[in-house]
Amino acid sequence: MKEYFSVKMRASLQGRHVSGAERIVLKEDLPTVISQLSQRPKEYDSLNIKVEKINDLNYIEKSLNVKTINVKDWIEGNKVAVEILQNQGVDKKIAEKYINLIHQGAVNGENMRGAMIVNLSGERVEKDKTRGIRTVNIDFEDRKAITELLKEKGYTERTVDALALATKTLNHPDIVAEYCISDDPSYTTGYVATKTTYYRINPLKQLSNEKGGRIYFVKDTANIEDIYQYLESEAFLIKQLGDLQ
Ligand code: PML
Repeated sequence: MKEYFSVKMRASLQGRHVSGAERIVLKEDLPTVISQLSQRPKEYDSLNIKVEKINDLNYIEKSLNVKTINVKDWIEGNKVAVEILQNQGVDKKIAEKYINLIHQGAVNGENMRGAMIVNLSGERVEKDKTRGIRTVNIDFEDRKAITELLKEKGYTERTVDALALATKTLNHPDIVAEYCISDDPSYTTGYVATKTTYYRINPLKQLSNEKGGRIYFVKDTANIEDIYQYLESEAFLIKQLGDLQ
């Protein structure tokens, strides 16, 4: 029987998070993957690698489809993002309010560690407004092949990671959409994910802005305990890549 393990890497420098990544791999691939992940951060003074056996593994057949939208600047990018969110039932003012908060640093000017959860009435419903919620325990079954294919088409390794996370997140029935910008000041491409599509918007944030984060928009009737259990505890592998549009 195949034995799968989750490998999570976190690196920090002077107390500040600088890099993080996660894989779900077969036991025999652990040495290679641990070595790869330990070489990923460029600079750090603390590096943590956690390996855990997965006892209950679930599958998602296909990732979200991927569509790239190139725009003139981040202001136009956010207009497009808000329109996509509105099409998913998110009120324009609510979308704009929380997008602005993410661009300014959601915790008194600092980034949240995880995502905020906002319901369609505009209330923040995550349990801890500093930590937020983290989508973990997700990977592609054949990460190598999918990474090669996406890179060939001009996408980055970040797309691979973010697409896997967004696919798991949007697979929960109570989550209707996600908005994301990176906290890397040089990485300005962000995305909005819906039930079918990962809309990669380039650019979605201003160059050199160190603020970033994620917003999960959920139904008013969402079961928050269930969302935490699903996103933070259940493990999934994604079998195939969706359409590249
Ligand atoms: C993309 O290039 O597809 C967007 C990736 C956003 C990554 C966000 C992050 O890593 O923090």
